[in-house]
Amino acid sequence: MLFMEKQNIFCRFSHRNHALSVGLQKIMFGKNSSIYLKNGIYLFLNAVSRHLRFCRSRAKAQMACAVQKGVLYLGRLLNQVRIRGIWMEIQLWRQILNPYELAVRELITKFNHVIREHREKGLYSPIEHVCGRVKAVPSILDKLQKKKITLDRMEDEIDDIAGIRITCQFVEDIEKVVELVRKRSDMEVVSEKDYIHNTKPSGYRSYHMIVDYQVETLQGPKSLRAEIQIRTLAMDFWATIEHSLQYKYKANIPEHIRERLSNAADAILALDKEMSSVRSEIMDAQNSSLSQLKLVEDILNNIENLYRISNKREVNKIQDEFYRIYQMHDITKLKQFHRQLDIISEGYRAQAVTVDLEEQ
Ligand code: 0O2
Repeated sequence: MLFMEKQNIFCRFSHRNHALSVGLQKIMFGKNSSIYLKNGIYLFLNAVSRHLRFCRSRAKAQMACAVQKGVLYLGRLLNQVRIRGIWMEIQLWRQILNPYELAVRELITKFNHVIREHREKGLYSPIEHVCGRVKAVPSILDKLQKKKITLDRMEDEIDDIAGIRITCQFVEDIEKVVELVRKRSDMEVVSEKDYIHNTKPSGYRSYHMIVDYQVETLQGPKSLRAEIQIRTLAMDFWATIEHSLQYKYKANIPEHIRERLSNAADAILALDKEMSSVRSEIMDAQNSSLSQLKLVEDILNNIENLYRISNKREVNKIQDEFYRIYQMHDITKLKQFHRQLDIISEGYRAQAVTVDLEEQ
């Protein structure tokens, strides 16, 4: 009976002890300064409990139980310290990366505004799309390790914690975007790398600009570095695929895949050249569809305004006329209609002002 009970105690004990050991090993893998202390206490308690394991009396078995509880308590305590430690690390990273998040959001908004400004003026925008990201913590740690940079030098040595990617339709647009960035007064260019004319051995092509950018935080203004990558849609397609393979294979992309990627990079180069040769035709077509879109938008705004100030039956007639002309797909007729509508609207507005003045 006593033997059975002891077996039971020891069985549970070694089970929990194993779980605890796994937990402690996990702690030991962490870079905690008190690791040797934890290790020492753990080994000591383990030795005591191993000694008590061979005892035969009930008193000693109870003592083993007490040691087991002690070990478990210590485990829980260490676990709490560990969880608090990780939480503190997360808080610390969040604190460091927060201004970079803000910078990425601000820069995306600003470059998107450049697109909008061009389109509102009916102009072709050299920027097609903007996106951005804050570098993931493991990616930062990998870079620190690769370049042998200490954590305290991170913000000074890693320039792409905040990263913006601008994609353009044509290679010619890249230079225009570069000029646009150089001229901005809210960022200062620190360095530039031209991988368009100096293609990387991998086949990577892109234009990189490192800029100094200032954000406002609760602690006051903070100046930080951001990387702006500028490339065509085709270059972006290649780089995205190649980057995902780098992630999978680390530095060891198999030779046959590397060769295919290199061929694909050549094809991308040819594609960009081909698109450039018809750039002016494509831009003309895009501009005309853009101006048609703006024209239709203006006409609809005019009709909506007329609804508020004039006879509804008459506005319905104007609307029907617009649908009739729109279906003709004739931009000249649409422009004519737009001008006539402007004159009608002007007339109604003048009438409304006269009535207002008479009432006063
Ligand atoms: P992630 O995941 O994009 O953040 P250097 O200081 O010149 O020795 P560094 O700092 O890597 O090297 O600068 P570089 O060469 O200008 O590269 C910066 C970023 O450009 C990389 O960031 C990639 O995003 C991209 N890049 C550079 N070379 C290649 C390439 O061969 N293929 C692809 N797909 N992208 C490339 P990270 O930190 O590598 O990665």
